[in-house]
Amino acid sequence: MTETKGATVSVAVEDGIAMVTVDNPPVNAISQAIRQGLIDAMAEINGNPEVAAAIIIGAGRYFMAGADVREFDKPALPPSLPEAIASIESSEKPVVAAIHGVALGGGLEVALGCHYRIVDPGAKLGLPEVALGIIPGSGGTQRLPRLIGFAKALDLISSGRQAGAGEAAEMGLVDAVAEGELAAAAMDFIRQRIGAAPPRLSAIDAPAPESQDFFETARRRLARRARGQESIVRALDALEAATLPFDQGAKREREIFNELRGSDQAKALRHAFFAERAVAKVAALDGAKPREVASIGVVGGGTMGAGIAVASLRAGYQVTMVEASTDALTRGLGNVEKNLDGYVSRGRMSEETKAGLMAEFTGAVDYGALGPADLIIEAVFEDMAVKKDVFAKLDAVAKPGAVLATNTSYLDIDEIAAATNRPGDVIGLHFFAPAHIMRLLEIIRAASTTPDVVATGFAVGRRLGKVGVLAGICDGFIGNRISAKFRQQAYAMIEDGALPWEVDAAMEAFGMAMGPFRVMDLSGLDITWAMRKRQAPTRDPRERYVAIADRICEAGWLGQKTGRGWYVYEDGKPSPNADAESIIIEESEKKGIARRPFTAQEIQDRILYAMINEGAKIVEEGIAQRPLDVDMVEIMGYGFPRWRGGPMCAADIIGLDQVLGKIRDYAREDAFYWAPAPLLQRLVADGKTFSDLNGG
Ligand code: 3H9
Repeated sequence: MTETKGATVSVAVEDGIAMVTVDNPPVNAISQAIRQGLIDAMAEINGNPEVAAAIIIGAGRYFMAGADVREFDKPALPPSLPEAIASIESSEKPVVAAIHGVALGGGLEVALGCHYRIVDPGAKLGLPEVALGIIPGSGGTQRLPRLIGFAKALDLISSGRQAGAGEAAEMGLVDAVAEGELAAAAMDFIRQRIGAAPPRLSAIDAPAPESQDFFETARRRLARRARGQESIVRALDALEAATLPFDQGAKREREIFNELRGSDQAKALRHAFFAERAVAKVAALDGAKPREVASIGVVGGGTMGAGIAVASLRAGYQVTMVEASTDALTRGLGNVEKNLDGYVSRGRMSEETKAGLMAEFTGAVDYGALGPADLIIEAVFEDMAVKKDVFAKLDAVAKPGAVLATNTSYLDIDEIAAATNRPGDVIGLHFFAPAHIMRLLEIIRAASTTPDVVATGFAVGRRLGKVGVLAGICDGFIGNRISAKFRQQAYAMIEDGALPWEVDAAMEAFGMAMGPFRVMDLSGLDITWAMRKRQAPTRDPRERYVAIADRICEAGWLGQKTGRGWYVYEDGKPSPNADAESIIIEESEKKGIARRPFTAQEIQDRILYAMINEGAKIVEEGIAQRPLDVDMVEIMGYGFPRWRGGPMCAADIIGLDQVLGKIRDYAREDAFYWAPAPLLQRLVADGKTFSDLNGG
């Protein structure tokens, strides 16, 4: 056996077969050293007469996770990945990629440059570049359609989804699924191909597209789905170039890749990628260990409680639900079953799995049933007296060391914790409806919450598949506090002259999943109505109060659930509520406001800048640890376009001086709403950005 150690790519030759091992923990990202290492390895293999064939394999948990995304913020370093892949593909000696874990992005492109691909049964393959605001830039858009056709290539590239080994084999993306140990299977596989001419994808023509108008139809469909995200649409341009000879197509792909690599959208999406991982890093926890959680108690079987129960069951926890009466419990259990049935009817869960989950699920009307639970999550009516009563009961029955969580969206958790004799065990776990689907989990630390209880919140959140974001106590925590400011602007604009559907259209064009008025109709106008009533006694007299939403609620129009809110719903389809428009106009008249038109740009600016200003205050007060935590809350829980990176990242991209200038202009009209955040002013004075506060 000869062995030549590269920096991170090693070559070991055994019985005429070279094993090329890529080793760059933790995910084998393809950094400059790996690219150079692959080129050196191929030169060595082709120059060594003792070698007849080669296997490329990854050390550690993954084959390769793709290009090293951290390099994208810097000038490109030679050699390029296309050069490294060309050195593999042009090898005279056959090369097989032996894939385990994941082969993503550039990792799959390396595999496509190999002559063959063999995979471990647990492997996943994909081209997720569009999620980073770019397109595959190393031949992926050219080689993939040559291998599996345009329709399947488009599906993988435009969705960025990962295909499992079985599906990959079925679509012809891989040549074999390994039986037994991967390296040994790859050895057997490649030995049988020694002497045969190595098949090279770049040497063949792409098959004809599946239909004559394939690209035209796909372009229309993708433009709708992309909602402003460029990479998805540009990926199709690159794919279409695969109808050209390989060199021309690859050149076109590279041009598009390079154009997108430095774009604002790519920067924002890279920020979102790293922010999603950084939120779990909480300096103040000092390495505190999470408590063991195997069973979860849920108090309340409404929409939220049932969603939490379903998420917990699917994550493998035992769940006990407690409701106040037998009837309520029956409804709660029914809600859980209905949710699980939804998975079954969509083919995403088998009947057996559902039955298995239901076997882990019990219900009771007696709080005593929660005694053995390691974590109890309260999801009852949003009322302080009710919550305190529940927590006093939980204190009486929960075992020592159990974590007691409230799902409140606004209320002071310190006050709730004070209803128990163990305030250190009390925490906020704020789920978002539907709780079994939405990925955001605000983890709210009260004054007395102990670090290991916070760490438990993160650990459980991770197991539930959520993105946990730490927040401190204030009215609305991070997300709802920003939404309140956002709504304030929306209300002010409709009183000044805009109409709800104009505001919604402008924000949807900005990229929000749904405009603010549609969101209110969906969640029920009574929720914010109750909040306004609660805040009325302490409302600052300087605040401009817009009463339009109260009048809509007084008319009994509470949104979708009453068939009427800002919109009228017929057959589920919304159309503007003309009566709401009359109320809006009356209210403007009452205040003597001369209504004026708003452009979409002005609507977007006012709402975005209100979010940024409040986000800055939230960071400054320590409610959010860093600006990136605010960004993640908005992207994961409130439909903010990921390709804009969240409001704080969007502010950096616009330029903080410009943002502050606009806020100061608005403050001249309304000093109370628009008092500029001191943090924003300081950053501008120091020539810094929000991203400077995010840490490495
Ligand atoms: C591309 O390939 C472009 C090419 O077409 C063209 C080039 C010319 N780079 O997620 P985890 C870090 S674009 C750098 O917690 P998991 C990550 O930040 C790329 N770093 O682990 C984290 O760091 P830290 C296309 C990366 O086991 C650590 O690794 N590829 C990269 O839950 C662990 O990550 C993708 O988009 C990277 N590519 O999941 C794949 N990937 O410890 C992106 C990860 O400091 N990656 N890191 O927080 C993933 O989907 C997941 O990370 C993966 C592992 C499934 C691989």
